[in-house]
Amino acid sequence: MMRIWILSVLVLGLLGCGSSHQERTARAQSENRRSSSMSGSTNHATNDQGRCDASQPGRETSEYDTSGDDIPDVRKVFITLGEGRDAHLILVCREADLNGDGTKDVVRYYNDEGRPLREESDRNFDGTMDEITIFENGRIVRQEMDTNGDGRVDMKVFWQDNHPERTERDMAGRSTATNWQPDRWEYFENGRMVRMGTDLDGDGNVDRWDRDQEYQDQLEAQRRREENQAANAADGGVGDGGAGEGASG
Ligand SMILES: [Ca+2]
Ligand SMILES: [Ca+2]
Ligand SMILES: [Ca+2]
Ligand SMILES: [Ca+2]
Repeated sequence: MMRIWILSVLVLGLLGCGSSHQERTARAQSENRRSSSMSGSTNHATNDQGRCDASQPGRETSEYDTSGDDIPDVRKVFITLGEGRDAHLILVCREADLNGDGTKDVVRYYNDEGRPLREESDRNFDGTMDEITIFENGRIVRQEMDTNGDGRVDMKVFWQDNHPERTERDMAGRSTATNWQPDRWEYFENGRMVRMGTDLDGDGNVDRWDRDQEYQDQLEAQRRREENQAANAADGGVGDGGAGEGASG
């Protein structure tokens, strides 16, 4: 029995020589993941930095290959709600390896209604999450980012009606985990930054405002057009009124 096992290892090893090291590694990782998925163990066994927790009772894991290399790059964890014929699966967590390096780069958590709650992502693929997106009622309300890779949030983006409305930046790096201390505020209208305030001396108040002059000019031109239109309309109204007054007087 042992001899057969050794033989098959040798044969497999010889077969393996035909493929590149990369392919073999990928295949090994793939099998590894499949077995961990099938056994229902926690996802951390494969060390892919997975965060979807399938270890709680009633949770199920599925893995998918979306890039076509037969290696799963997306993991979904579901819970079962209801019983008997009413039983149905709800997605509670989805995570993906976006660049195919075997490490999960983005994870999104959902509530029991399948609406997103929170997403964490590693935008620069260095193995550390650097962007958090927070949802309310299925819509993005806030993003928190570490843009300089020092492990601390230095930028927050506030969303309104599916659009970024304002950003706050901590350029001086004075914020702590419990105390956010921005020193730049940027305001957006129709997708463009129109106003930017900077706190130069660190007292939390804006000392300098910068405005998008082109945008301000456009607004000013629009305001004048509307004034002219209103004035023209008013002229007509006054003329009629004048005639009426004349007739009555
Ligand atoms: Ca990755
Ligand atoms: Ca990162
Ligand atoms: Ca930072
Ligand atoms: Ca100031």
